[in-house]
Amino acid sequence: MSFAFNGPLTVSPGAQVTVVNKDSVMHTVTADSTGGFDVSVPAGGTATFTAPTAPGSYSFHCSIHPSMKHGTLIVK
Ligand SMILES: [Cu+2]
Repeated sequence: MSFAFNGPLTVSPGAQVTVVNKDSVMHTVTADSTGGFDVSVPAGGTATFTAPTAPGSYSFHCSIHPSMKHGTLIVK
């Protein structure tokens, strides 16, 4: 990730989404709006979360590094 999210990411409703962290520090993938996804991704590791079931565009951020640019998950 290099302190930046790749994307935008397009997935199917309810899909299992695996993210890869290529940095040497932990990041999170946290939906900007509550009730969405929120996973911690260990340094050099992966994490999997379930995409929302409602189609739409979901922006997300890293809760550890507020200065990181937000990413976008598109569900359709
Ligand atoms: Cu981070």
